[in-house]
Order: sequence, then structure tokens, then C-alpha cells
Amino acid sequence: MHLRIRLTCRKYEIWALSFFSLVTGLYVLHFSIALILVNKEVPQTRGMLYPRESETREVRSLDGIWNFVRSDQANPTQGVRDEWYAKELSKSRPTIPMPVPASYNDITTDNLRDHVGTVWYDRKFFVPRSWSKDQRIWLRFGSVHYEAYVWINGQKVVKHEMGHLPFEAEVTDFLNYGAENRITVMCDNALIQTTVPQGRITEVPNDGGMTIVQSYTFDFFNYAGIHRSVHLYTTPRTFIEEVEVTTNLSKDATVGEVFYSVSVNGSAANEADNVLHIQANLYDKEGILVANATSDQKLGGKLQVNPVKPWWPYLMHSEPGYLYQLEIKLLATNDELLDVYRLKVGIRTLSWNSQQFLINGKPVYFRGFGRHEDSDIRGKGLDNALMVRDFNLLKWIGANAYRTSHYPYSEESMQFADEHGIMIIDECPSVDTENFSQELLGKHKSSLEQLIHRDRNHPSVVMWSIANEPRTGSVSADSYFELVANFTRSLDKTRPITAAIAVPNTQDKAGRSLDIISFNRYNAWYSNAGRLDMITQNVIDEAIAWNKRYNKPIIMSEYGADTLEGLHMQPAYVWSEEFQTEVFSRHFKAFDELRKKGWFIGEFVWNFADFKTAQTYTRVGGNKKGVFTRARQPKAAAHLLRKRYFALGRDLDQCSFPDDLFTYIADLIS
Ligand code: GCB
Repeated sequence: MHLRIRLTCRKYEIWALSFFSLVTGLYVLHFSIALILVNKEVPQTRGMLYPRESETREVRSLDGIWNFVRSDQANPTQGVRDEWYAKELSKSRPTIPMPVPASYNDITTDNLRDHVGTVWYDRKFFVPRSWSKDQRIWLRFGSVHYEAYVWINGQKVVKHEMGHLPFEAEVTDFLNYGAENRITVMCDNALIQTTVPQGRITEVPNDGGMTIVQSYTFDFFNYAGIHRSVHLYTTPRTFIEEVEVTTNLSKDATVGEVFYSVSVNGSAANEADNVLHIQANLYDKEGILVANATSDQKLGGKLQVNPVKPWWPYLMHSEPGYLYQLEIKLLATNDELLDVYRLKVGIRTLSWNSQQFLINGKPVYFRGFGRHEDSDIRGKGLDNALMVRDFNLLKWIGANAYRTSHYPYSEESMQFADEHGIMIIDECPSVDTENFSQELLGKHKSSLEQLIHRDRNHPSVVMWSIANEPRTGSVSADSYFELVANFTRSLDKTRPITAAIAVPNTQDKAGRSLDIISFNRYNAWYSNAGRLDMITQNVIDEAIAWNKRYNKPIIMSEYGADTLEGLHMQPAYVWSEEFQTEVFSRHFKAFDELRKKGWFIGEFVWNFADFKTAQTYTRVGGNKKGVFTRARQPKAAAHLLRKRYFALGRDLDQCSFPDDLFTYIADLIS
């Protein structure tokens, strides 16, 4: 009963007069034995350029301490019915302070951690009088998990479903200028079978009667709240709404090309006698103008850079992560400057075939991690100190890549990866995808649409991952993943598509729709626990089987062992530091054998750092497969991995070793 109320509320009651029009479009019937899936169009994301100041734009942060209320779990829609958004939250309920950005779960000392359902935030802010002049004001959230409803001064302005992805609304007409304003956010963390990721909500008896329980099949904790920054920003009335960039290199990599395409929104764009155009300027790292161009009438064009400094991954080149600055100026017919937006651009090419993945024509061997956005207290909240520490550790250990397992990471970290030459396999939030349905397909596609729209201009993004460990053994998985993969390809043809698969290759039905096969396997942990002698050959055999079946490049996207830092046992025993080290070493042996075959293109340890999970008897305080602790200190295996990653870097890309890679032991050993 409770669940039905919640679902009814979610779908009909709150936004009964929904201000989001459903896009109707081309319907293509797609048949499979088990399920008939309709390839329906999904809504297209507009705008949402990362907020940046310029001579025509201002940005203000609304981060800080907000007021917070948790709804009664048994009555999650009460706040909507009683219109808590119509006045300050504190007038309806006692509030507590809550930091933004942060997950709310680990901030208090009570059981807020396990709250299921809605919570409320509000705060006040001033809008300067100067903002009332002829311009637009936008409210932008970096991410709220899972579903967000937003009011400004009691008026609803936007609703968004899907964690880890930004959303925004124009709030020009909702604000009081030169006066105080109030923003109210309701956030719902409930995951059901048609959310991405999926979960289940059940009502079960407890000591006090009945309670609501959230369950999910993935292990990472379902942190919730306003996870990333909240910004207000201004644009001119007629403004640059979209910038899309692709790049190319001449065969000898001396000449670079930057293709840009701009979309403009605003009345001036529709005036027949006002022919808008773009002046595009490209600056190098020193700020020197290296190319410029004026657009055609479609607001697109090409910039040529000669000589070019291509974007290279870390340790593949002496100057990795080289970025140019692209300045986009929107001009009216009379050359009046309407808007300016600047973004960083890396010039590189990607290509792939049945054996290899190449960057700037050079084969890549990925050495990296699966990760999580996770840390003590702040949960999945954006934290610049943590982000910079993580990149320092990635570089210290010699990694050149990571997968954003199992959801999109912050835009700030994507920019950081661009700068540091860390390649990213960019994963949408679909985990353990199962119980395929038409509604789920729509949401899954929408998550990819939002992800690609957000991340398409990042040179660091080299591959899209359309799911982690989907149940691809089921009959419906065949057509489901064909539709998801084709949809992804229709949005971006410049990057290959993968998914991290865990079902045995003989059962898999998704691989044929992918460009690169990634597989997750826990030899000596979830299978043959403790048997170090049952790793190497199993890994070799499985990778060969995947390659034989699909004739595509293969990545091992997860392997590892839970390890309690400080636990030592000789001979190695599960959970000890010795065991994790041995598990890695046995995998390295397999990887080196596989590398000789030409089509094995990468190894990703699970996980970069320990992370919080739901409570279960298989986890001691969380998932401990980190090479680093949750406090970002190395376990013993980190030192071993570092030696391997740098050895691979030297062997494959001629990088040099850091001075402290090997500890001096004796003259006899070098
Ligand atoms: C997996 C999942 C990952 C888990 C990991 C584990 O296969 O992809 O999300 O954390 O196993 O340690 O159980």
C-alpha cells in the first residue's frame, strides 16, 4: 500500500500539471522472443554548459550549510501535500544544518544513514539588483541523488530524475532582484525496478510494527542528497547554449583540426535580419593565439593548428594532457558581442579495430582502476581535497586510466582528468541491469543521453560503458543491449562502446553489440576462494574465450581481493595484505601472457580505494578491495602495482621510472 502511494505520488500527484512535454517520435518495433521493446525517442538535454565566468556571464555558488528535514518514512509525500516549499522549512518542521555538497547519510549521529524516501533542503540567498538587467538567470545542480524537485520562492522550477548528472532551469522570472530569495529542494533516494540503478522497496515487520526497506543488488552504499555544487549563473538574453567539439590530427600528427558547432538560444537567433555568427579563437597553454576562424551561418567551423601539440595520456608522452583554450564569441550582424564562453580542448584521435584501441595512431594498453566517488563523512559529496589527492595517487602509482564505475563522476574530476592525461571509460549509472522493461530501457537511454551530452567534449573520455554487470544471460538482454548500444552510437560515433560483463561468455547476449569486451572476474575470491593456484590459467582461458567468441579487443575490467590493512599472514590467507599482493601477481602473469596475443588491451584493479557498502556479513565496514584505504593511504599491494604500472609504461611507452620506485637492497640486486 505504502509503495503504491509513493509511486502514485512520484508519477501523478506532485507534478500533476507536468511542465515537461513528452517527446513523441519515431517508433521502431524491435522484436525479441521474450520481450517486445519499442525504440522510443528519449528527451534531448539542452544547454547545461559547465558554469564559467566570462565578460558576459557571472557565476555564484549556493554551496554551504542548508537547512534540512527528513520526512516521516511512513509519510513521504506529506511535505508536498502540506506545501512545505511555500514557506521556510523551519516553519513546518524543526530543521538541522546540512552541508551542500555532501551525502546526508553520514553527517548526523542518528540513523539518517538508512533513511528511505524523501528529505528536504532549503536556504536563502540574495540576488543582486544588477542581475535584473536584460539577461537570464539559471539555476544549475551538479547532481542530486536520486530524484530532485526544486522550488524557488515557493514556485516549482524543475524536477529531475537520475543521480550523478547535472540539471538546470531558467529561473529569471522566479527571482526577487535586489532582495532575498528561498530555494527548496526535495530529494527522494528510493530506487525501484524502473530507476537507474534499480532497487526494490518492501514493507517488512519490525519491532515497532512495519518499516520500509530499500534493497539493491549492487554493493556500494546508496548515498543520497545534493552531491555536487549548486550554481546560479547569468547569460545574456541571446546566448551560447551548446558547444560541441571534435578533433582530428594529420597522419604525421603535426597538424590538428578542431571542429566546433554552436547552438544559440534567444530571440536574436530567430530574427531573420540578424545573422549571428561565431568568432572562434584557439589559444595554447601560454595564451598565444594559434588559430582563429569565423563560423558559417550554421554556427559551425574548423580551426587548424600547425604545428599541433596533441593530447596524450599520462606516461605515453613527456607532455601529457595538453589542452588548448577555445574561446567562442557570439556576434550579431553588426559585430556586437552577445556572449562569450571558453572551454579547454584536447586535440587527439581515437580509433579501434578487432585487435586494438589506438590514440593518435598509437596502440593503448590501459592500466588502471575501477573506482568510486566515496569517502568518510561526505559520502559521495564533491570534495576538491579528495579529488586532488586521488589524482596524485593515480599518478604516483603510474595508472593511465580509470572507469567511472558505476555512474558518472563529477564534472570537476572530468576536467582534472583532461588536464592530467588520465583516460576515462565513462560509465552510465546502470548497474546489475535486470528485469528488462520498456520503461527501464527509456531511463537507461536517457542516462546515456545525459552523460554523453555532458561529457562529449572531454579528451579524457575515450570509451562509453553502457552498463556494469548487466544480466546479459537473459533472452531479453539481446535486443535490449542492441538498442542501448545503437542509441549510444547514434549520439557519438567517435568513441567505442563497452560494458563490464560478469556472466560466463557462453551465456552472454550483449557482447555482439559492443566494440570492446570488458569482463569482471574474481578468481580466488568469489570463485575458488583462497586458491592462488587457480587464477592465472583461468584468467588466460576466459580472456581467450571472450576473444574467440566476439573477435574484439578484451579488457579485464575488475579483479581483486578484500584486504584489511595491517592484517599480515604468511603464507597468504584471504583478507591479508599478502593475499592481495599474491592475487595481483598471479593476474599480472596472466596479463603478460595475454598481451602477447595482441588483442588484450587493459587491466583494471577493483578497486582504487575501500568504499562503503550496504550492511552485510560479507563486508567488514565496507568493501575492502581498495589498493588504498578509504583514507587514501597505500596497502602493501599498492607498491607492487606501482612497480608493474611503471614497468608497463617503460616497456610500452618508454616512460622513465620515478627515483623512489625501487628501494635499495644490495649491490647485487638491480
Ligand atoms: C563486482 C561489482 C562491483 C563490486 C565487486 C565486489 O563484480 O562490479 O561493483 O564491488 O564485484 O567487490 O564484490
